[in-house]
Amino acid sequence: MKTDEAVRHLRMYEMMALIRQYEETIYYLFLEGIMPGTIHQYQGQEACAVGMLFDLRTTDYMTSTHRPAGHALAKGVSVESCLAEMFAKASGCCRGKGGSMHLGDMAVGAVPAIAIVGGGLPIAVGIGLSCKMRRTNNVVVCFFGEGAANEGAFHEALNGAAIWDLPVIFACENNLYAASTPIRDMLKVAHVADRACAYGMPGEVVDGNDVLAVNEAAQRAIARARQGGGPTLLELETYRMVGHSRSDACGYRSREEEGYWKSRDPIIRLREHLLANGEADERHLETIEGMVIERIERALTEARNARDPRPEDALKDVYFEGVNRTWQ
Ligand SMILES: Cc1ncc(C[n+]2csc(CCOP(=O)(O)OP(=O)(O)O)c2C)c(N)n1
Repeated sequence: MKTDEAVRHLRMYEMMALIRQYEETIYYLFLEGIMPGTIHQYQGQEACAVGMLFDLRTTDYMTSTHRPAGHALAKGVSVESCLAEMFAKASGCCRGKGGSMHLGDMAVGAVPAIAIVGGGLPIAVGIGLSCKMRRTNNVVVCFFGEGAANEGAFHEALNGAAIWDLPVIFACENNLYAASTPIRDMLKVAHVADRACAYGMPGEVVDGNDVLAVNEAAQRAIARARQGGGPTLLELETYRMVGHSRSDACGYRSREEEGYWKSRDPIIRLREHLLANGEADERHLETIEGMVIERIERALTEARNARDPRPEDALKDVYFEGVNRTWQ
């Protein structure tokens, strides 16, 4: 019989495998010219989304970025509705109106992603203020990149959350590059997390490719936020295995650097942990991987065959309608 901890780790493994498989599928659809638009992919950063969101409740919130697929899936947006959204179908999580950079579903607390760099930060603070004023005991996880940490919105958001002791966890995914700009050209201090003390909140640097380390740090920050202790800044050190967007050939970084980070692949690291600790054997993990592939294939067929949105629905769900609608 598996311990509770082993069951948790296996669920984390399944979610990370699902995110990776989803992104790989999108990648091939894009190469085949089937997927329209551009895409900002998440391969390599899966431990950040899964570790941060694993212990959130459906009633808690998350804000995301232009690289939202991993965040959305880990917060509970269905893979079916994400894939349908990529095909601009009516069954998409934004009814086909959002596309790759706006995945989300308010029904599970995933605020549809915002592609403006730093755009999610003040929104997370607003939601955190609402949670506090309504005494809901809910928390908000706010994802952003290290590039966004140089936007004015970052500084306003951290200050606002700190002075009002808001239940917001700022999760900076430091993948070393803002598009092609390396972090060493953008930051005078050693770490983004060093900035936390300027706003009077704890700051911590975490191995963002170790899902268990991310999850431990997230649990501490979530507990602090729920108890009214206020915000935390976590800097998750990670790496995107792919280009910034699909037109990026990564000329600004070395193959050696890419190889180093490939050897720190977060999925392989959790796999090794599970095997080394007797929490799973090869066959069990292969079964999980097979189920994930099947699920994505089914969702893909469903998405391709789904109906297109109706022209007469173009303005539906775009504007707020009526004061009786309940905001969760
Ligand atoms: C305000 C704003 N400026 C520029 C852009 C174009 N842009 C999109 S993503 C990106 C880089 C963001 O880097 P980072 O915040 O580190 O996130 P990452 O891409 O590494 O996940 C830029 C410059 C934008 N979307 N919004």
